[in-house]
Amino acid sequence: MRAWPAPDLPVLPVTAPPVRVHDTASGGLVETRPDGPARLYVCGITPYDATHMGHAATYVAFDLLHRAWRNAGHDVVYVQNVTDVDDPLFERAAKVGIDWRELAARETELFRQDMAALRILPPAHFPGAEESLHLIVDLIRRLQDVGVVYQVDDDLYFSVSADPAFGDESGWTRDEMLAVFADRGGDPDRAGKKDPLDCLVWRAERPGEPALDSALGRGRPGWHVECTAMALDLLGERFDVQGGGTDLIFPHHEMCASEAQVLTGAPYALAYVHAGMVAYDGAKMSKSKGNLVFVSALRNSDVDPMAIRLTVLRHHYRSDWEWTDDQLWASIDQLDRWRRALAVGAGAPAAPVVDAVLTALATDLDAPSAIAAVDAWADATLGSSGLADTSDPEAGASMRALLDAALGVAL
Ligand code: 5CA
Ligand code: ZN
Repeated sequence: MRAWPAPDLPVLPVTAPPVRVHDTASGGLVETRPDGPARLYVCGITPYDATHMGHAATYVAFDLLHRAWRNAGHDVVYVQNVTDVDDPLFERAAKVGIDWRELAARETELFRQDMAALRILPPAHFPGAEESLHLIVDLIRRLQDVGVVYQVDDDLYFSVSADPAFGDESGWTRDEMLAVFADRGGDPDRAGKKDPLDCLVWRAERPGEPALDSALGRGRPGWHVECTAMALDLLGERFDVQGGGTDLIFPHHEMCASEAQVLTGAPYALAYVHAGMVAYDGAKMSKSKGNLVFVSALRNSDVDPMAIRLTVLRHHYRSDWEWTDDQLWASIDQLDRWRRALAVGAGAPAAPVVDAVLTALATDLDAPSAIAAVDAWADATLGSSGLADTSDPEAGASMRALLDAALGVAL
């Protein structure tokens, strides 16, 4: 599919430090060491509803990584998928009485507009599952060839016991896995499975359900194998970062990693990075619960997209947080103060702020610390202490470029 237009990315006068991120698998910070272009796969939307603030927060988080790599001098190959073949999409389409492809196309288009408004750098590849069906089917057949797939009725399952490293990505115990599997698309109780945790890779056609023609007959792929196939095809094995929200740690990223590892014998990704969950009205914002704040609804009420973005950035990407309108108003005030400081032209020296911001972002994407450094610069420039500092004649221009390049906040 086509992605969305790229915003300008100012080139900074200094090179940012190497990027360290928190890796779920090892439980600590790891330095990314891209060999050639940095390779990033972030799990994309299931396009049955509009982009909510939880999605936006996850994509802003990985946009910080994308920018941190670019500012450190790396090319980036970014892949983000669209899960346009999956149960939640079919169910919503049937409920509202519209064709599932039409619903997916409509919501994907709205998502593109939201991402462009938030100044998210677009992925180089934005594959849908349907258009990638041949790759997915090919991967399933390769899994069959190495004997790690078995049949239950006419459906196909991946055998998790085939992968000695199963569990290494999440680090979860079997009990922890079993506790959430059914709620996250798994079917632990299906008769005929060898292990309750085995995951569906192919679902044969059922009467009344959407099905696609393929070399495996009519049916549709399971969710995890879709991402595995798209990631391996577009990025290859051992790519730098697999990203998504913490709701994808298990089973999604565990299954993707296992399916790839049994085939290639190599690690799937070198780091698994997860963004915290955004809540609203006391619960995780989710399409199934309906407690949603939509990016498009805020945009339609003339909220500055940069204020939406700043509201997200005020939280460390790994923390769970709750959206409140008060935070949006605070971000609007903060942007106003930054704009006034930039308008001075001269200002407090920008060079130390450039270093502080780039270092904060290279240290596990610490946007709150970066924002604190910008606030301190704005205070010094506007003279909240009574003594305005205008010793750097280029400060405004330097800070404007920094805010845009590092934080994606264009003022
Ligand atoms: N299509 C799959 C991934 S292959 C999927 O999870 N789609 S989604 O539309 O449900 O979510 C899209 C992305 O937003 C995922 O990376 C998910 O982890 C993230 N996400 C979903 N809800 C939230 C939330 N409340 N807070 C933060 N991130 C969220
Ligand atoms: Zn995915």
